[in-house]
Amino acid sequence: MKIDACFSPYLYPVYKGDDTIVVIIDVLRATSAICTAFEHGVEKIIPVATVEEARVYKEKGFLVGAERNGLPVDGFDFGNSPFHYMGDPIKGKTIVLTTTNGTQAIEAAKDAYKVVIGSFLNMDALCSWLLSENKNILLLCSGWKNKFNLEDAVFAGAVTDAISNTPDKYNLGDACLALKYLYKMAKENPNKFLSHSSHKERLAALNLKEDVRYCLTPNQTKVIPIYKEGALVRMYDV
Ligand code: 3SL
Repeated sequence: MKIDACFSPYLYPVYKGDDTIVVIIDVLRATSAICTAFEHGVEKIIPVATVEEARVYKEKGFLVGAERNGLPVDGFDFGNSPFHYMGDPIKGKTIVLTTTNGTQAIEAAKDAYKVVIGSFLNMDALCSWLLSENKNILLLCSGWKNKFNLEDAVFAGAVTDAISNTPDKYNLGDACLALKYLYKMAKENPNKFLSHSSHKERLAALNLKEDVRYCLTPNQTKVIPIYKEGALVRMYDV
């Protein structure tokens, strides 16, 4: 079996394969917000690529989260902070979500064999499940506007490191071989390692340092959101 990583939704067509589990990664902040929402009891998340699609759902009465360039989009119920997806307002609800990069990655990979959501928040549960599946794995980093970003790469390295601790089970693609080394450098203090990364700086400028700290704190949940018939649901409900 093979584990590989792809650094942007734009490159996904080059990396996609049959019978491959795709892990969508947007550590800051979309996939962290999605994991948080399921941990706090959301029923379903319908990811959409554009603000226009999101507006159509809003007009139909859905709860909708929308973010562009780190900021909540006017006229919607939530932005993309994990702290927006906690507590009673979201419990048992279906939420529509569009974000700058994370939902673009989901859109790109939606026809894959299985599509699941990964973040530091559900890391151990995700890795155990991946190991139990015995399938090829593609770690799809959402990046920033189709460019590489460091935080998604560090998380993809962390997953590679955990998965490849089972000797000889997976063949590592070149991207994953590189990411293992990257993760070794970041592991001791990911927050510090990411100090000058572009998106961490962007979020800091928006006073969102607390979001960053939360998103980099591992294993706050065991939920694994999975894409099924146009929506993300909890794995257990599949
Ligand atoms: O790009 C995305 O999907 C977002 O996670 C970006 S932000 O963290 O909300 O700015």
